[in-house]
Amino acid sequence: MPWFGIINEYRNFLPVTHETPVITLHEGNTPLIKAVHFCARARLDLDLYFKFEGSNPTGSFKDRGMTLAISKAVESGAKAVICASTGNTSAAAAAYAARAGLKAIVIIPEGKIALGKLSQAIVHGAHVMQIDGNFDDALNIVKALISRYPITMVNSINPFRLEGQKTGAFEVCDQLMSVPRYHALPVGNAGNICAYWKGYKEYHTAGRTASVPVMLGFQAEGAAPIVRGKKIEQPETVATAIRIGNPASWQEALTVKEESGGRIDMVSDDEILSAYSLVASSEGIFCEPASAASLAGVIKLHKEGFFTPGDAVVCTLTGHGLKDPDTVFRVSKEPSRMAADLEVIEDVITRIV
Ligand code: AN7
Repeated sequence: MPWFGIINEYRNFLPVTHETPVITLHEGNTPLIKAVHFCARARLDLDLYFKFEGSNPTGSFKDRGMTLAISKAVESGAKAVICASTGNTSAAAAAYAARAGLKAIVIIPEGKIALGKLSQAIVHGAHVMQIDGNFDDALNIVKALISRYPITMVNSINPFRLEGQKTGAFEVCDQLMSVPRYHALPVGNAGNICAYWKGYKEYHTAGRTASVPVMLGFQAEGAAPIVRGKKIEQPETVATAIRIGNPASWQEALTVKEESGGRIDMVSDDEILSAYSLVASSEGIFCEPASAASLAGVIKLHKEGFFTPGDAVVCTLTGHGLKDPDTVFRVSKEPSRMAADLEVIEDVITRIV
């Protein structure tokens, strides 16, 4: 069956009618990939799967939410959309707004968003403003603006965003043909963990599945307000996508943790980078640093004896590594340089094979 995006595929579960214009780049239908080498390399005794959201049209899970948020904005007659972003939301907003013929305005923390994401917002024609402040400052500015101007906010406070993102959970169930025991995600604004939980619950209520998973969310140690129980004024982490000190869905994430019997924990930048390079080198999957927080978290909990051997665990890898290629050189050396000389090269080859 050809795939026409998540609204077309899951419309019975989404707040749309046949009058809603569908603005889509055919997002969703991302691969659920079984780990083959990662578990041995990370010493995990698990049945582990990667939901690779880097396969979406703009390279992150944000496309699932943006197709719905932008479609509903067009339906309501909006002419412009706005968001604060650590990068991926702005990339998706810019792309879907271009597709819809809407103006997009994005406010981002200067110097703290990965170059790939900034390039996307620019090339898709968004009005980009870099502020001398962090994501939380940007979000506060956006909240103040929308009460005064006829602009639709497409941050995850917009409920259509999470409605779209919940389709990630539907796909996991459809692809696995069952429900994993655990589902792990990185946590920034904590929207996506709430979206997945909503999706799992709705599929269960609709009789499509027999259970719901335990939800596991992971923040970066330098940006872990939920774990620490207080706002972080100056969040810091290599995983710039989740460099957030005051998450919009903070309380909702705590509810997900309680309802599912799960955990919100934190991982260090070293743990994130080590999981990031391990999944790339052992499985051929290149995700961005924030995405690897889910893997790093599973490794951490496994060490603590949290899992039962053989447990089915799905990790959402939220964004593509190509968005932030610079980070590779924090964990790997630049390739060595040598003369364009067959003998010199052969000398190296004989040491490899
Ligand atoms: C790759 O783009 O907040 O917990 O402004 O880009 O739902 O916020 C991005 C978040 C995880 C965290 N992984 O998801 C933004 C933004 C990646 C991300 C998250 C983000 P939420």
